[in-house]
Amino acid sequence: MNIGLIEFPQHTDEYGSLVPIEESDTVPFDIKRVYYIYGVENGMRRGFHSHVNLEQVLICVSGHVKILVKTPWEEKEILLNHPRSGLYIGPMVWREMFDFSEDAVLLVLASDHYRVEDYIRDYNKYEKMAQQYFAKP
Ligand code: T46
Repeated sequence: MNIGLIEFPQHTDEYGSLVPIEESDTVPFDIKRVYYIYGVENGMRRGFHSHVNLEQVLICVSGHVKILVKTPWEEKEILLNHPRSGLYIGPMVWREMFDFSEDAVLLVLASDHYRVEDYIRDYNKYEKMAQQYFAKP
């Protein structure tokens, strides 16, 4: 389905915890961009798109959030509720983010710069493109 869960290493001592993230080690692509989403009001749902080429890892560094990942054949809801847990989302996967807790901060590592042309926001168009993409040998 082009998704995967990553558990980052964590260093905990009496001073607290530290989670290091390094490309090629735990993140399977070169990180070109980082952004974060926070202050999402209760009941708000974001996303509603797929990417053609972009790969990303989503990490909820504070609070919790649910991610719906979907292809034409299957869908899953994943709860991100720990700063050690990352959700890898590869190309051609529809995503929606919802049930943000008030304190949620969703950090995203991305494999490329922001490119509007990489977004597919029409679900019918996405379905057709995904059928071709996943059918390729
Ligand atoms: C994704 C999910 C998980 C920028 O100017 N630069 C950026 O790097 C990004 C990501 C967004 N923007 C602008 C474009 C919009 O005017 O920020 C505004 C909100 O973006 P968008 O509506 O695409 O946000 P989400 O939460 O629907 O989706 C975002 C990412 O765009 C997307 O790649 O996979 O988070």
